[in-house]
Amino acid sequence: MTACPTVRLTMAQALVRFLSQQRTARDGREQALFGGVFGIFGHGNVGGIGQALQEHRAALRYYLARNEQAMVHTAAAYAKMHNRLRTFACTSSIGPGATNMITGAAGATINRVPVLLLPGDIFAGRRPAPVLQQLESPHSQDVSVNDCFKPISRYWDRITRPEQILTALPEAMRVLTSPAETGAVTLALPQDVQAEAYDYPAALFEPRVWTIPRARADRDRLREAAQLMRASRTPLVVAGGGVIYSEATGALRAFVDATGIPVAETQAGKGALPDPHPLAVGGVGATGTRAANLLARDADLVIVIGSRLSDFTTASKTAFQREGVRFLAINVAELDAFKQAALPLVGDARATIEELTELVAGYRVGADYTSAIAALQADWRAEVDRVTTQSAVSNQQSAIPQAQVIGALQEALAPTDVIVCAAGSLPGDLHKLWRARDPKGYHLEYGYSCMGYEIAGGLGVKMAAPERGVYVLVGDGSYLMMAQEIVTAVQERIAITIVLLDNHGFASIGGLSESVGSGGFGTRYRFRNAKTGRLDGKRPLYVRHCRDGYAKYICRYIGRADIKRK
Ligand SMILES: Cc1ncc(C[n+]2csc(CCOP(=O)(O)OP(=O)(O)O)c2C)c(N)n1
Ligand SMILES: [Mg+2]
Repeated sequence: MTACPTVRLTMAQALVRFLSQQRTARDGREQALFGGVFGIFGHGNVGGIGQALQEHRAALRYYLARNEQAMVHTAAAYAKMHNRLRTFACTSSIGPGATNMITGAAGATINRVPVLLLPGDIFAGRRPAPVLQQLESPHSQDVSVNDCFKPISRYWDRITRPEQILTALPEAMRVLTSPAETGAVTLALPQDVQAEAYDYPAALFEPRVWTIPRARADRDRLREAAQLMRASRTPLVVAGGGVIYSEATGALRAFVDATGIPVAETQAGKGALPDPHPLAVGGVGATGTRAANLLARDADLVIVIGSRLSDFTTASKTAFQREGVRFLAINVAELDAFKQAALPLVGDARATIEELTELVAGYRVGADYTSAIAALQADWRAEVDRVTTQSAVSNQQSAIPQAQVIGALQEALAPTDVIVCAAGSLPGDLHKLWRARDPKGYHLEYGYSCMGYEIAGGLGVKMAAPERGVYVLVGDGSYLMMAQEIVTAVQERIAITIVLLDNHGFASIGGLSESVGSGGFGTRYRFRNAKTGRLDGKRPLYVRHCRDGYAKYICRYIGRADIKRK
């Protein structure tokens, strides 16, 4: 027997070399899993992962981000834009650098989007403890701030010996590339262990392809589903992000063209049936269209495809009111497929829609339902035109209404351009008003609705799809929370357009506060008033009169240090 060949590397060198060799494949299309590594160095990673990234920079590109939370958002947006087939790794120091990634990690996991997080960790050898930024615990030495990643990671591990990556890395890759399990994967890397050498088997660094399966639903349940459909007179499809991730938009179109079933969309699913289409009725639920919500109210069968059925989608379980309404759910994740006591079809959206289409051949909704759908759609289109066009502005108004900014962008953007948004009042308006003409044209982070995702996310979208125009729509509150990745975009000469909507505070939460009787307390940007002692003084920002057009609000960062105003 000959000994298996080995390569002597530090743990960090081995990790970086391994990551550069991982690939994904779906439907015969193969690509590198990692687009690169974002990082911010500190004493917890500069000597280990930092050295390894410098050495392997030709195989895996390093990107310098400005904030650790933001770099996770950028990685998540990149992964979402790639339908979860590609992502980024993120390296941080120990302590605050690591915990800054927690919000991004939670967002990725909640949105079911893969990101690989590599926070530095305290010395496994412990002798210098407590090191700078170390959390000390009186009851255990086996505790660090990185334990906070456990509930928000789909896989979590701490590498306390260099050889542990031999078993940890395959698990990390399995989870990252699993359509049902994916989310944040955290490998906490003690700073001493990063730099410890080990004789790794050379086979670890062979290229490895992770094939993304198209899981098939149970045959018997598929037949049951077909029976349910044949008995239905007023079915409605609720299309979620899973339709887009699975690249099932063509299959969905064929399914509804054959059956006449209307399609309502969640935030993540918007664009699943691109506009215009006679059966596209727009957003559903709390922020949905009247057309979709009236159809939802009366539907006798709700066919949920690739949705988590959050409270916004179901309007806190009030959207579907018909007595005896049944749910049929197609989802790769059991957790989602079983919600609302649905008949669960656990499988890939595209494969399952295709099989179901065959099983219901000949079924079509009645002509009365078809004409009701057409009338509701026409009504809603007219309403959108009314609220988004210039004619609705009164001459007295000093500021352009948000709906008209949306209307102007709708007119100006190419169908393949991408709008990016996450929190505030914009997501609700966009869900109702935006007409997504391309499955990847509407990029909303509305699982975590994290203020600050917008610009960092826009950067990730553009990195994933450089050929598309990327337009970040961001409220002033969200902008002030996290805008620094503009500098990263300039550094990388990546052009994104940022549309900033300044309404002097948290209009969305202000409205909510008014509606619960709190009068907008604590939601408006005002100077502290010396007379009252409250935040009801002057507005800190000069109110801009912009009757002459929305374009003033659009700044284009063109990938050089200069900023051009349109
Ligand atoms: C990180 C984070 N903190 C707090 C919230 C709660 N929240 C939701 S919307 C909002 C206000 C957003 O303000 P802005 O971006 O200006 O949008 P607007 O509501 O004015 O449209 C807040 C505070 C959140 N979603 N994310
Ligand atoms: Mg605001």
